[in-house]
Amino acid sequence: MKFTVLTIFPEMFESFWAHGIIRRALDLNKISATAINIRDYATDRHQMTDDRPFGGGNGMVMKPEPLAGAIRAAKQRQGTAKTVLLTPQGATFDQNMARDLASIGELILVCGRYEGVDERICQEFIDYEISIGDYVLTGGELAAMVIIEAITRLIPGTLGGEDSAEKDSFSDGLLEHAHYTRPRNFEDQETPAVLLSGHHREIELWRTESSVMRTLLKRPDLLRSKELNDQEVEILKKWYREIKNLLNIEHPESE
Ligand code: 4FV
Repeated sequence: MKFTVLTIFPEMFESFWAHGIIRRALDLNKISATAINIRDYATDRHQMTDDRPFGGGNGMVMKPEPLAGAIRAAKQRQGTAKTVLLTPQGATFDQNMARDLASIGELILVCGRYEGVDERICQEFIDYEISIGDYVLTGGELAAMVIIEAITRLIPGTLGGEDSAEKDSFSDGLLEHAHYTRPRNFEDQETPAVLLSGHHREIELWRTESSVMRTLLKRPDLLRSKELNDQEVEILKKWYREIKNLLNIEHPESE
């Protein structure tokens, strides 16, 4: 996977490239990543990358010429790359989109600043507008990092040891099950005995039930948009019976 980031603050990525899974993926040549300074493509002697908005109003707008120059240069290096503008106007990023983008192979991520970029760049040079959420950042850099990290985790071999993206939240449309580690008893809170039992089938069942119920309680919207398998249906039916019994006991009139 090749990532080229266009930004007026390339130094923001130095630490990002140098740590964790991104560092590991770079060392394993699973990804390549460069941050290009848009200012290097400014055409005026003051290397301006922003200017006042036509029609007045506060804030500044990113000038089209430096962005066009930087995108063209990046496309020269990565002919088949798709360009992505990070903007609140974009489609909301999620795990499905991460999987789709991972299959593209080469991405040029354009990080806006100020009020945004000149609309003619959006019209002529941008393939995808992506938002990481309905809030306003001062720049697209953090959003670019989020997307690069989420995609890189999906590349086989980037996650260490037995860790695999397949077990991630959202990988099967459910939230992940609860996790426990030593000590068994932490401040009088025990670890569920089944996790210490060594019965892998029991443990898998417990984890599936934990995922289904956490998703029901925290993100019921995910359950509604998911094709439930027989095991998941059985788990929900069991809890439904449990609650019905409880209600019958407590409120027999509620029948
Ligand atoms: C953003 C988001 C975001 C808006 C103006 C950069 C800023 C400035 N990007 N998801 N939310 N971008 O707020 O991706 O240009």
